Amino acid sequence: MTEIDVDLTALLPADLPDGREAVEEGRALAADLERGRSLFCATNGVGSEREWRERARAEGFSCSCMNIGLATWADTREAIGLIYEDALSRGVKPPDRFNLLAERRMGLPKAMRAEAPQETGPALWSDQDWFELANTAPIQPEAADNMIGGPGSLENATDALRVGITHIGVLSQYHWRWPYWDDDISQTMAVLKAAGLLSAFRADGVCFDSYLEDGYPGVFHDYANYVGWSMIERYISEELIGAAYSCSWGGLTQNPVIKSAVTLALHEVNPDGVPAGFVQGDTIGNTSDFDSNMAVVSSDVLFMKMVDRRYGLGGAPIAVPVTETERIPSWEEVATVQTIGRRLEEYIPLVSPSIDWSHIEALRDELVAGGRRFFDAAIGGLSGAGIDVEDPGQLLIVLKRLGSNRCEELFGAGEPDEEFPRGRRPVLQTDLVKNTMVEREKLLEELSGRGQEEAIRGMKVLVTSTDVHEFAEFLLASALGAVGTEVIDFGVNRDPEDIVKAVIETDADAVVITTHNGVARSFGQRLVGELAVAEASEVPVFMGGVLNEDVDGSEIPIDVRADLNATGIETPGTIDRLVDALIARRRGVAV
Ligand code: B12
Repeated sequence: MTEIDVDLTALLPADLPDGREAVEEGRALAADLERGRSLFCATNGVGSEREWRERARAEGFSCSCMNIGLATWADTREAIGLIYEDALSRGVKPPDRFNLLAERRMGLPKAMRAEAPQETGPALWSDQDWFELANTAPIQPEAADNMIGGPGSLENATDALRVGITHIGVLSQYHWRWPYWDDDISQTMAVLKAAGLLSAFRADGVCFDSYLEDGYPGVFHDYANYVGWSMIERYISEELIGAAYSCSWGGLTQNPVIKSAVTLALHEVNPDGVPAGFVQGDTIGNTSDFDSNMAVVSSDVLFMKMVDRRYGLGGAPIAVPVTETERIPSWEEVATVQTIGRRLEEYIPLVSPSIDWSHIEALRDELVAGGRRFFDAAIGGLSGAGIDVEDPGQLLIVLKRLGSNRCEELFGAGEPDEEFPRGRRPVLQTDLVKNTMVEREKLLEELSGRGQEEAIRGMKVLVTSTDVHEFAEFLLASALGAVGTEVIDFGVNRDPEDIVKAVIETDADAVVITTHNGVARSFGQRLVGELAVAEASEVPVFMGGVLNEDVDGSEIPIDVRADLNATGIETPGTIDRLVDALIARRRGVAV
């Protein structure tokens, strides 16, 4: 085991309240809460989504799930109805469940939402909106993104239970940061109260959902550590809080064989047998050629459905719309891949019997063994350092403050090996990290052949991300460092005001921002305004990533590059062009 070179107890805030008491406080609120019944549960004669999934498992039918989240709740509600009708009109089974990809503001306490920056995705503003969420069509909602995890967790959990939602998440999102919110102690307590409330309805089938890639596993290098992380989440949810833990995953993996093995490994470390809420479809194999992405969705969904049926998992694979790389999909794009997903169910009996599952099972066993090593190292390491690992509050906040990289370095399942970025040889390297490393090599090779080092050397460039997406930020920082700039890596999830403060403090020559959440225009405008207030308008700003936003009532976010350029922000598109643009700025010429 690697020596723990961090003072873990120093990460524990002295004024952290007892997490067990917060859980009890949440549980006590159940006495005054009247749980509703959704249209899906009423139509199918079940008390909860869990009951439905257990029926699917026992009777051998496939469930399907979709992600949905247009600009407003009204647009999203209409889309849900249209997708349902579309399935009926084509003669295919409608989806069993949808995950509401709510806007980030929903993670904040209600009183702060109206004033917070708007990103892409719907927000629910009234009791009527919540009611409609569970009653627009007989498709069971998950109260998903931004519901539990942030400081608004308890309010959202209460609203969701009232209307009959029985899968509420997302535990892994506890590791996110919400705009203008830095108080992680009250955030932790809000999450524990919400989870305590869910635990009171465990016997009714209510589950605490998680989607691994939204948290640390999304940037882990090793799939074995995904499995170990799921064990930690399960331990916190089931053992310490008493809430049924439902573990979903899948979006950042392209290889169907690996994906099958990880799905089975996660099932193996789930002794309570709670069916996974969903298996997200592959979101990284897609390219900007939408037609070619049909291959990605077909192979991915067929495999996930075969695994689900063969091993009786009761999960619900998601078919990802082919426009994934570019933007939030329209309802028609969701309906199209839902139809493909249902048709693929016909192929399960034709293909599955000919597959050599023993290879996949062997891989599963290796991942399970690695996952257990991660779990034991983490719980043993924290406990050995004096953290009370029976207090969910202590466990959550110390892991949050430790950060994903250190967590994987310290507790990872792989053997120590300095050749690898996290100091360990992965049991099985993750697809997204593998792809990003290949892209990084190509980029560095290309840039090193251009002989631009002299022109750019010593330029101080601040690199950051407006949100959780950190792979592009990593590539930008690597590439700019390799060509000779002095990189100030300002990390992810930053607000415009913080960036301006850092620019002044570090005397940066340029700011490079990657953004993905559909907030590019307002973020850029605010940043430029704040730079002007700080009398630093001469510092050039470059933005890239997904440069769109919901503007003027658009149902899905639209391209805002022209607006950004009008405020003086440059949008060079690719990293090699960014290097050219930085050099041009230094020379005082426009590109
Ligand atoms: C991985 C991923 C995630 C992971 C992130 C893990 C992590 N810690 O990084 C997770 C699952 C956590 C996630 C969460 C969310 N995601 Co996401 N995610 C993606 C995904 C699949 C890949 C992005 C990625 O990392 N690519 C690899 C990197 C290397 O490539 P890249 O980002 O494209 O960057 C390249 C270029 O764009 C360019 N570039 C990037 N930045 C810059 C900057 C400059 C200056 C320049 C010159 C170039 C440049 O260079 C890079 C190298 O070529 C995309 C879809 C897709 N397939 O692209 C969605 C996507 C970006 N996500 C999306 C959304 C909406 C979200 C959420 C808001 C969803 C939600 N409601 O909760 C949350 C974010 C919440 C938060 N708190 O911030 C949307 C954005 C939609 C839009 N704006 O229209 C996308 C497009 C998916 C979709 N179709 O809906 N996501």
